[in-house]
Amino acid sequence: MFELLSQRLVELQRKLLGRGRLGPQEINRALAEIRTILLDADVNYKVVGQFIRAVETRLKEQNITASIKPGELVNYTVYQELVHLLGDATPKLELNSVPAIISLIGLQGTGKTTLAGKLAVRFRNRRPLLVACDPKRPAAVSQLQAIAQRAQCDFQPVTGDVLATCLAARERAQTRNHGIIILDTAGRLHIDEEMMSELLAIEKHVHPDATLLVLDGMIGQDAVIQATEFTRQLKVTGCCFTKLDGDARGGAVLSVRQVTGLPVYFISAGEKLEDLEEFHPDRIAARILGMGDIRTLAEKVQSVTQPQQQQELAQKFLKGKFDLEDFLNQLRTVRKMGSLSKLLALVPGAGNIEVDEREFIRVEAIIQSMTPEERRNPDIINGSRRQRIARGSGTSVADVNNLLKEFYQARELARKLSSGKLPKMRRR
Ligand SMILES: Nc1nc2c(ncn2[C@@H]2O[C@H](COP(=O)(O)OP(=O)(O)OP(=O)(O)O)[C@@H](O)[C@H]2O)c(=O)[nH]1
Ligand SMILES: [Mg+2]
Repeated sequence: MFELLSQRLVELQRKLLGRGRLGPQEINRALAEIRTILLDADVNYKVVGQFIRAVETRLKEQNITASIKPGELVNYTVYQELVHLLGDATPKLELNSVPAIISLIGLQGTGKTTLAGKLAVRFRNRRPLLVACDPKRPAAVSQLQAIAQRAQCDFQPVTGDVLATCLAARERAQTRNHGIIILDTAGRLHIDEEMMSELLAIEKHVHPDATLLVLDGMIGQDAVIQATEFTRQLKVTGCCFTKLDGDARGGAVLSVRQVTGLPVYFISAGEKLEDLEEFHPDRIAARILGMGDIRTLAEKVQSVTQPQQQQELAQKFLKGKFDLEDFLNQLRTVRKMGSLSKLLALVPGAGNIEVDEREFIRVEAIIQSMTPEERRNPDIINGSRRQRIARGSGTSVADVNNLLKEFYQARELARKLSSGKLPKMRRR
């Protein structure tokens, strides 16, 4: 997500930090470079102009004191303005009604139905009800039903027209204690009258707590044009970007707030239901500028692990009792969070580490080919067992050896830590 943009901005920052002095000419050159980088990332050109002027003005207002390097000041100013561009504070969805209603709108294929599932997972503790609101396309209904199954939540098919369906859903939610209703409306190739009249009817008679416009992150500035059109005709609460994986340049995410006034609530970079992130302007800006994003990572980890389980694991590890069963569980927890490369992108300085996902699949296969006893007590894994495990997991004995070697090293380290015999750290 935002990789290309981020890479170039990080590089520029590094260059600036290397300079002892920055004269007006050098600052102008840096600003020109930022302009090019943003335009290349497909940020709206007017937004880019305003952004550069804002950075310039802020820099003029600030005095470079002895306590700060000129490069640091420029970088921090760019960060501040980027946070501002992205909307400053994290926007909060007001979902206080019971049931609260979220209506997802947007053109065809932008990712509404998938997002409905992602939101259902996110709001799982409020017992969401997913409602199909596309009377024309039976496949749309069965797609949402399948997604509801994956998200393990209730689903309601379309019955009659859209409005009747929404009203029936509200009644059902009241009798069956659903705290949130998510409406998956029908997409169209273009904004047409029929779609608008359906959406206006929902707005007028169903009063959603939030109407979220779903935008495809891969289509660049067209997404901003769509947002402008939708906001002209409807009361849109905010927007969500999907498909920010792959080659998406991300410029639309940086432009939409300034151009349309719409806050961004969620962003998503993948088809899995867990691939959803709340949009925090400060964290996104930090991530784009390569400052890492530990808090998001921490929240992600917490959302998939139980604190109790983590503590027990830490205790076991420190006592040197960490076995391959724990190792496998840990591995699965990490995989549940999505791809490792994506997670590493959130760690400061680790954004560029290449991760071979196949390696993790291999490790999982090897551990799965062991008997429970072998996992609990890896010391019994002798030569013939190694051969059997390698065969069972479709790997080689060398692969099994490697895994065991790494495991033993980690266990040894843990034992030393717990006995106070810390290995000497080399000072640099
Ligand atoms: N790579 C990627 N694909 C996504 C993402 N979100 C959705 N998709 C895919 O995009 C396609 C369209 O997604 P849908 O959720 O069906 O889109 P929709 O807006 O409901 O489409 P209509 O109901 O036809 O208007 C599907 O193949 C999804 O799997 C995402 O964040 N990343
Ligand atoms: Mg759909």
